[in-house]
Amino acid sequence: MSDPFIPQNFALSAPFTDGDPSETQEWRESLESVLLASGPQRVRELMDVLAAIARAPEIGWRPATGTPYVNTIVAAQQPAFPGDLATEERLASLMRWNALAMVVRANKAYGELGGHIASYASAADLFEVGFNHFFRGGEQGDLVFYQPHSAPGVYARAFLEGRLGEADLAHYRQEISARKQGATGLSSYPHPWLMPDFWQFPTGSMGIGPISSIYQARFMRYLQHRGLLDTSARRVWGVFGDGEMDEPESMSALTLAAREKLDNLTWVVNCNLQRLDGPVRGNGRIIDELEALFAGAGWRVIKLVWGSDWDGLFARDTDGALARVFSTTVDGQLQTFAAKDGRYNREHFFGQDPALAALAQGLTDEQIDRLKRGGHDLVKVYAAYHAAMQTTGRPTVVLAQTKKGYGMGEAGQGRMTTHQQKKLERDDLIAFRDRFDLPITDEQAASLAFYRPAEDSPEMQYLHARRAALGGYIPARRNEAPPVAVPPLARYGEFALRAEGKEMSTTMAFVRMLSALLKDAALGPRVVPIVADEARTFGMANLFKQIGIYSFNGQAYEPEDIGSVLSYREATDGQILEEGISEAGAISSWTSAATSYSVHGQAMLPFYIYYSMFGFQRVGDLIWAAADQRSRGFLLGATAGRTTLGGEGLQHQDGTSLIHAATVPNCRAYDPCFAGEFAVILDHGMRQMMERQEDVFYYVTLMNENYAQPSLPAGVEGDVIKGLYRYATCEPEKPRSNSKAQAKVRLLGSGTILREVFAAAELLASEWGVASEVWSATSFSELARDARESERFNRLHPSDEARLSHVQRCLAGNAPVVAATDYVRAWPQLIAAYVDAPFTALGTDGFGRSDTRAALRSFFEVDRHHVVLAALTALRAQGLVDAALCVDAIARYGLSVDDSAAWLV
Ligand SMILES: Cc1ncc(C[n+]2csc(CCOP(=O)(O)OP(=O)(O)O)c2C)c(N)n1
Repeated sequence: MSDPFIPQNFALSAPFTDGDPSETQEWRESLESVLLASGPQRVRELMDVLAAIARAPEIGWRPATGTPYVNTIVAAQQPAFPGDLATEERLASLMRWNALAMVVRANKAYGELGGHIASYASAADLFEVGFNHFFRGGEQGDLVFYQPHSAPGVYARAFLEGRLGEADLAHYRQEISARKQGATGLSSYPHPWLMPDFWQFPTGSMGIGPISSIYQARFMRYLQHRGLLDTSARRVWGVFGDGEMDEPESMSALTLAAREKLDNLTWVVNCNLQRLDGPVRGNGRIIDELEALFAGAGWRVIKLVWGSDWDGLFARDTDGALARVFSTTVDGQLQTFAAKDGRYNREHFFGQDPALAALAQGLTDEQIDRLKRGGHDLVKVYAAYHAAMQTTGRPTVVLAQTKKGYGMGEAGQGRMTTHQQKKLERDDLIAFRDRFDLPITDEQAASLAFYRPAEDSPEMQYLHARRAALGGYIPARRNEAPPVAVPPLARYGEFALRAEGKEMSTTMAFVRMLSALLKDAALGPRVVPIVADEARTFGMANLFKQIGIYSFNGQAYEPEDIGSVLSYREATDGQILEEGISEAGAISSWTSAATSYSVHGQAMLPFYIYYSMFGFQRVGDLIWAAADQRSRGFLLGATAGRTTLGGEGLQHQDGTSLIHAATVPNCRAYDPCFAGEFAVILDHGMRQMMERQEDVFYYVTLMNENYAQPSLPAGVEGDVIKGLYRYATCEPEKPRSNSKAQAKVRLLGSGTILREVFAAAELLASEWGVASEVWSATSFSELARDARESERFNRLHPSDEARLSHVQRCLAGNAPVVAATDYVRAWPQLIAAYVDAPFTALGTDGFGRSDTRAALRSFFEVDRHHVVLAALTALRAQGLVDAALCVDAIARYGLSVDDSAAWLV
């Protein structure tokens, strides 16, 4: 077995019955001789032929999904390590120390701050090889997704690089107090919102990093194929946890990455076999499971299981004992081996098989203790990443086995509780110092002193030189891109501003504006329309032919509807991102485009249009992450509201997205009723994001209901953006005899329900002798934002002249306010506290139903009749109308007085 190409005598891991061992041996020997004589390629060819025969249905053979529990890159195929190993090991130890010191210090001072040591302890070498040899910096550098709770290690490196100071490290997780001390303060996890020059991608919520990384890699191809930017030299790297792979988002786009041949993407899964509470797969093996999953999805899988010390053991293991034992050792047991010392491992691991015991004979307990898993061996990690870089035509995953809490000794390595370990005692700190041979005294260790070698030390020179060779320090985030001119509104939105009663839905108006914007020479190419299999629903099928659907390999078929003007056209330079039925994928694409200004220095303008119910409710956390990374673009919640989507019922009718949107600090949310209002919001948003480069994004509702669209009243544009303008006033021709003087109300409506409100105003005038003002409330959340700011200013500046908010200016006085929308009452109630007059909110709380729009509006009590009743009731409370009028209204409109209102059930 001296020839390096002969695989070791691996035991078969699957249950295996051998009907004729001598025949098996003959086959085996002949394959080995082919391997010796002609090499691995020839073996693969022969196996392809045999497999084709064996997979015939009559035989029904299926390949096992896994390979033995060994490294994919065998020692003989390892490239020479190009770095200075000793220096890199010293640097890695320093990163480990400073990261640990940062977390322990913070928690000694304030036990409530939290933080993690064990995760980075397991991932340090995986990161360091990346930083020293692979992760490219600079404006066209790589996109790196960092495992969030390994952030202390990334800070520790930036400290050595001189990009963060001691004061910053000393304020880990103390962002607010840090500012008072003139330090930056370090955010708990990667948060571009909090550290906009540093972090690029928020990964703190498990699963978001993985899916985002795939769509970022895919978006780079999109930019490339559309001829907008050469991204061919950039790669995406993601370092994730093995526990994190359980998140549905982590797994959901694996096949897309393979299908689109994203060989610009490498994932490193840190398989320390543990998550927070315990083992990831105590009774199984996560590496085997992930290997099968990724390989099945079409990825290249590189297993990085054992360190170099094991090479000798495998070479001497002619009996295949190691493979045999590994094939039956589950992760829970491997974790126990990680937690125990050399002596225990000699007895319990090597001791389980005489052949293994013999292998361990030449090793001291100390040496057994130090046998490294693959992810802790810089040379092996380098070999794995190098192989990933050479891979073409598919993405790569490196499954790196590590120990959680590596080097934390008794205090944490492999311990069940290690994830939460934030405090170490003096002895543990000194043991850590010794374990990693750190150049600090006992006292420095015990006092958790940060350590940075002198600038002219070989380590520091090496560190800087490596980063210089790789294009600069990372992580680093760019905040700006050249602005993109937005065409004048009249050029694409005139039809909506001067609609003059033409019938259309706001969705139709949007699609028409989008089509026009796509033709604009400057902005058009930057527009990225995104759908999740609903383009036809929203009347966008004409865009298929006009701008094409992006497909990395064009269109290899003749579409059934080839002659039609709406033909389904896929093209390499297609502009639409048609994500199929994956809202998580579509929003990830949107975020990639919405952050392109920062990631690529090339501003793009994404419009993701979707069934509004499947937005914030379905992928709200991905939207939150998009907000964190300062996305700029439009989210369009179509078929919005609980009553515009008649037949679709409970799961589809959305009454809450606007409330979700209102809670996202940089989201500007609008619910326009009219196409003209939408046009003004679109124009304002585009200028704010594309020209003034403000870090906001827009959530705007669109409706599928056709109705007459009025021209936008003159001069209301500013108020449309502020969220409220007076749309109409309705005076009764003559006040009714039983209506008292000054009976006047203010009726507010948004979205389609504004039309009910207007109809109610007419009824109030014509049937009840009540005057009203009708206000279009395009955004209750913008009104509330402005009102909160005024309120705060007034509280903190008691001697200044009080500021009035827009809503206070508009709704001054005592005329009762009735606000009705197609959403839960909480949406208009956002402004209730800022209105002095009596305030009544009508809304669509509760579960949706299937029925006609009229039936639904009556059921939810947001139709014109309920608005009339609410107005009369408010006036009655003011003593301005008699109770009899309300009784009359209930009878006249046949309103249900059933106690169990829709919103209660
Ligand atoms: C969506 C989400 N759920 C839960 C958490 C809390 N959490 C943070 S780290 C962690 C365990 C991570 O385990 P793993 O991915 O295996 O990484 P390791 O720390 O072991 O390297 C959990 C549950 C989170 N950050 N995000």
